[in-house]
Amino acid sequence: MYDLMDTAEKIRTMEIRGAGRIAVAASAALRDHARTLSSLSAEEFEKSINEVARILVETRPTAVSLPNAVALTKKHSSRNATEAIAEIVANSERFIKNANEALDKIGRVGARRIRDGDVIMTHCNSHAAIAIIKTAFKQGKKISVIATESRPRRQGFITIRELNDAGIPTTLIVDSAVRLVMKDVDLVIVGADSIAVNGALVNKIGTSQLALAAREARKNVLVAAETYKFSPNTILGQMVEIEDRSSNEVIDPDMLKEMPNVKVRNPAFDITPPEYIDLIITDAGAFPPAMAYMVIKEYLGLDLVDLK
Ligand code: RUB
Repeated sequence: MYDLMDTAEKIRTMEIRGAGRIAVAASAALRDHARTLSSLSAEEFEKSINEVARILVETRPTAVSLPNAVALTKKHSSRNATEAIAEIVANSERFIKNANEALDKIGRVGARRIRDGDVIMTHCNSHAAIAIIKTAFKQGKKISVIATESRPRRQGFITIRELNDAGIPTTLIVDSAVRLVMKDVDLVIVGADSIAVNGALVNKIGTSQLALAAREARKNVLVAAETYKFSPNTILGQMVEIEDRSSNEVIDPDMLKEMPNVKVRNPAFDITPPEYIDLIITDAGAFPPAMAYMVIKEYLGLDLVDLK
């Protein structure tokens, strides 16, 4: 049972984090909250479910998986609360099942791009990127991973623990070592928070730096992204909002107080232009970034584009 306010708080405070996990938790919270609304009239139900959707979507701004999951879950065509709840429960179960299966598919498709002996660099903690790495390793390929620390929240520590537990040889580096170490890397695999219609990738701050260094060194960059990480509203020219987080994540607030002329910027994500990406590995296959519109149209549906 996912409590609405508790789940929203966990997403806001990053106890639940990573675009895929956020999407699944939001879908489950919407489903479980919908179940409590059976006594409402059709009109009251609609108002209430839209309010729940707003609460969930406002928790974090960048990962489009969150509004996509909420929109796909709350969509229904019923005229009374009981039927609407049944539709929403079915939507959520389908979304969560597809999300889990998507990781397996991404793992299998992406693993084909990994050769025996490859050294893979990854950034932050992406369970889609890790699905590819683990699948290749399970296939018997002798691979190793270079994982960035991913300041300031150090999600790289989650990655190295997960890879360690899977028995995959892993090296941890600080983010600023990326360019120096790139010569030892065969390919880069990262996850996605959002992919725009032009194929640009929005992912953890520092991703574009990996892509830049990889391009300079002529190494391939793969993005592991479920189809629900593509952003329908970018078709209408909407920009993906980059989350700005607290300076407390970067520097001790007492130290900062001593320096009145200093301010801190802490953007949590950055944008990698499509030219820096070789292939996007999705649950529907591997596509070049130029095919992002096709993915949105065929696999998400243009009815998710909000024309209001
Ligand atoms: C996580 C992050 C991940 C993507 C993809 O950022 O940038 O690379 O969300 O992850 P944060 P996944 O820790 O700020 O949420 O593949 O697990 O969906």
